[in-house]
Amino acid sequence: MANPLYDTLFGQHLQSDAVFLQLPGGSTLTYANFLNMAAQYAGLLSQMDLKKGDRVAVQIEKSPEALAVYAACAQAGLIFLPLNTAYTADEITYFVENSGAAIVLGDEKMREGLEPIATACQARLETLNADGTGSFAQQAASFPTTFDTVSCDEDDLAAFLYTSGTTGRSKGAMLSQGNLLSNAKALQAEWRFTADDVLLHALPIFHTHGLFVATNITLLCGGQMIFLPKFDVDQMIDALPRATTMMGVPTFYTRLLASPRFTKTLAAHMRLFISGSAPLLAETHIQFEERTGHRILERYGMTETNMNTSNPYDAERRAGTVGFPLAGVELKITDSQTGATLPDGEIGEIEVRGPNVFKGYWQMPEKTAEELRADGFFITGDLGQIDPDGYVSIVGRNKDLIISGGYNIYPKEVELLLDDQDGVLESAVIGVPHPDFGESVVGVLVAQDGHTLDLDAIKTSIATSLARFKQPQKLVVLPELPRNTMGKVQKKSLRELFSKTFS
Ligand code: MCA
Ligand code: AMP
Repeated sequence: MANPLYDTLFGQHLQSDAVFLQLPGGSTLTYANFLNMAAQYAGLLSQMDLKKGDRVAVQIEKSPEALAVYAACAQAGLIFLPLNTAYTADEITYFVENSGAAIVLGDEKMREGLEPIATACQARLETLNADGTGSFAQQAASFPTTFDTVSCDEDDLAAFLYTSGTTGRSKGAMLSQGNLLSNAKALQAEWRFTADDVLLHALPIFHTHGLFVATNITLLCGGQMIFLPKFDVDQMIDALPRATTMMGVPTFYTRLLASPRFTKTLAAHMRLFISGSAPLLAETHIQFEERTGHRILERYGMTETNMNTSNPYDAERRAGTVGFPLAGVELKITDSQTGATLPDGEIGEIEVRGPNVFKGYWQMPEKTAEELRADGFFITGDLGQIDPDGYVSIVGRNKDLIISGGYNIYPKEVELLLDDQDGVLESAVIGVPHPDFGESVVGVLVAQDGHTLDLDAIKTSIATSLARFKQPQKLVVLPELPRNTMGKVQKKSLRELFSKTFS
């Protein structure tokens, strides 16, 4: 039966003995073997009474098994909901509850933490470990390696990706089969991916970048991925001779440049280096070209929209810009107050429309209406500008967001927790420059009258609720927060005050 996402990305490779994944230790996994495993998973999920449209929450380590769950969900018409492995039990509780997930798949070592969550949310709990063991894998082993693909169309939902908001409450971005497919096709064409490509993959696979951008393009063209569990500069350098392309967040590139092993000779054979998820400093772009002769291709996207723009493959890749709208994507710069389109050259809000733009936030119609206009344009919250040659630059953000090493942190979520700590009157969380992560988190606290804050106790207390990457790397105390005449906290002055914290 027809299922556009499964058929196009996975089904076309069912009989293929070509290598899909190169794994650490030198082993490989062929497309056919990968898809057999996915079919067994699909069979098991269906036998567990999961029906089309049910959510499958997954918090497992990066592995072929994790990708096979994605493929199984596509084949069985289920909604794949990947979760950051760094999330704490408090964070996971929210996602499972909010999504109404029918099943939670977790690593065995997380079982103890996940059990009460699954029980409270009436979700089934099974384990799946990166080494292929666990209760889910064990049961799946007795299922056939073929599965009758569930019929779907492009409007059917394929994935929920949770993205935090300025109110501190995460929202489930609903992505359809058509959203994912259209973007994979546009990117594959734009970046000229073919079956000869071997992508060096060290990104996590619970976010758009590592999952949809990197993996979907590879699947679409039948290429290979060198599938590393995480970024490690020496492992990257060891693997580079076998790769033709690489995708990464800017921290990957600054870390490579910091290694004397990363030389022009080592990178000479590479076809393409791509960066995204956070601003790539023009300085890094230039240093990279000086070192390797390659110009990094920078692109721009969001969880809600997949990729929107890309620097050109053939023409000039302009440092400090994110290039042009992708095929099928419309982009305009608007006045944040009135929504009116601004002339090229002026700075305003970036809005995008196209088959890549998501279907809305799960069970949050008001939030959806605030950001997704009735005419289909999505208000990104990024501030941009279009230069006379049509290149788009991101010049700032109209949303309170910190991007640290490619991970997003919404200050409101951290502030709400800090405000609840003993003796804290109020707080402001800001992002300041960091040499490795681009930006890093500083928490500014004001004590209640007569209280002396115990910063270590506060750090320990918030650690149970917040993933490590969201926790302030530094907490500082001020007598009061700077405010404007309207009483609004002046984060800009705080950012200036603490700009040298990590330099
Ligand atoms: C790890 N830590 C971090 C981060 N990563 N802290 C702040 N920001 C981070 N990004 C913490 C760990 O908790 C640990 O804390 C310490 O830093 C070192 O951990 P380690 O695991 O060694 O770090 P790492 O493996 O070197 O990780 C850094 C990294 C990684 C390689 C930059 O964060 C990463 O892979 N980032 C990519 C994220 C990504 O894929 N984003 C795409 C989102 P402690 O030592 O205290 O325990 S999708 C997206 O944004 C859109 C759609 C788009 O356009 O792509
Ligand atoms: P996320 O919530 O993970 O989808 O993050 C999306 C945000 O990452 C965008 O709204 C931008 O602020 C930022 N982003 C992604 N790519 C780039 C880029 N190339 N340059 C600057 N910011 C980027």
